[in-house]
Amino acid sequence: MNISIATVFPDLYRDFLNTSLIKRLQEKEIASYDVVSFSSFCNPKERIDAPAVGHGAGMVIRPEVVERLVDAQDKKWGKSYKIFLTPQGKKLDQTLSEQLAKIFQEQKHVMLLAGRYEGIDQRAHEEYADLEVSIGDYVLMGGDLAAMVLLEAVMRYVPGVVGKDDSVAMDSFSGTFVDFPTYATPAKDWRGHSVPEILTSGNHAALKNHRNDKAAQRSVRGHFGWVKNHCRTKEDKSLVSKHMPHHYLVLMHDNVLVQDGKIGTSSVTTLDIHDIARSCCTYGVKNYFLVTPLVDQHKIVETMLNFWHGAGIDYNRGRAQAVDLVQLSQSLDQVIADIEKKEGKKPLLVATSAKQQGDASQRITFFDQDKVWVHDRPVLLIFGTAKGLSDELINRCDFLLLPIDGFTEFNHLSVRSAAAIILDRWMGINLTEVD
Ligand code: 6GU
Repeated sequence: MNISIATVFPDLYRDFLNTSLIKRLQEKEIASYDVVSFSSFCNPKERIDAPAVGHGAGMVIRPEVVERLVDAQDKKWGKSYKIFLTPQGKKLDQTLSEQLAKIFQEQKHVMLLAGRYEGIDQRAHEEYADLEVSIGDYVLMGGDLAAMVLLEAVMRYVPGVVGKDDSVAMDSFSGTFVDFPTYATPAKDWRGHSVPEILTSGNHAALKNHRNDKAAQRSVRGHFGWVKNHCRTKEDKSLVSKHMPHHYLVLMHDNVLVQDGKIGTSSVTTLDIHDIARSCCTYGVKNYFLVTPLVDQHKIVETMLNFWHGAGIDYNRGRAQAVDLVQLSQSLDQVIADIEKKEGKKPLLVATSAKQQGDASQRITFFDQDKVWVHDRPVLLIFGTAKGLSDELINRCDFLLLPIDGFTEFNHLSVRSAAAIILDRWMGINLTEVD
């Protein structure tokens, strides 16, 4: 395959293309590189770039220059598949890298166009781009490093480039989990850091298990966003749940805001009990606590739970299993004490609120599992009823999840809907690709 690289700074590529595995591709005659400068396609006294149309936006690479470069390269190597490097492009990830490797191998000629200044003229993008690629959500001063990153990511997939095909197939971001930790021989202690004994035991099955387990652990704790997006098998699901801290949920019918900003109690509802129990069961929440100090409310809930512990089991087993998670409690402190007794550690308190409450230092997003899970403690998700949790209760919490919000001004989700959404965002699977 021939790879043309169109750039303002050809010098940037010299060492890169003459080093390591990228160089090996040329030696093996799998690929050849042709780095061309936009300036070579400018007539004397003509500029590569021109001021952007409209106010303010700086200099843009002119479409006529791109046209001459593209025509010349396509004439030399055959019609190319053209990739424009731009922050507005499709984000490069492992899946796209693998797809591009196929395209690279099918095409005789691939052209990478790296812009500088404010980029390449939009009309040239529209005319020539088969694909626009970005390497992440940040802006570089030009597309050249992005072009090199793309080559590093894509060329590993070309057979014969990386030593063992295994090491490509088993990599981070090709399955549910990132790579397992590796150690250089010999397996001795170094600066107090040891190598796990199992790696030198010679027991291959145990070694494989250990590596898988370690990979799952670091993925869940450090790359949960990836795991949520890619976990498909039963085995992987159970490994993930093994490494996720235990979660509990409490629905507060006490210490909530009632009329006129007063703090008071609210009534239990069967819908909230059933539906939140079913959500808890789905997402692996260990217990669903209902907090109310009112004796009559306890009686109502107990009657209902007794049904599901008795005749209800045969009526609907799934529902009985879900309702089994429900535990009645007098107070939040009682709930915390129960969890501590069971887990040996106090839970972290994570509140959820439909309003902007608490202070900025408490606030976390639905992508911040790592901030909570790093503490290695059980997690208690706290939901309010009536008009929401009291400020006093919110201030007690370690973390406060951002409100659930749509693109409207309406802000009246039921607590059972909010609980379902929050559980799904926080600990649900959300694949980014079909099988
Ligand atoms: Cl492809 N180009 C530039 N200039 N900045 C970027 C990028 C590309 N990808 C991420 N940031």
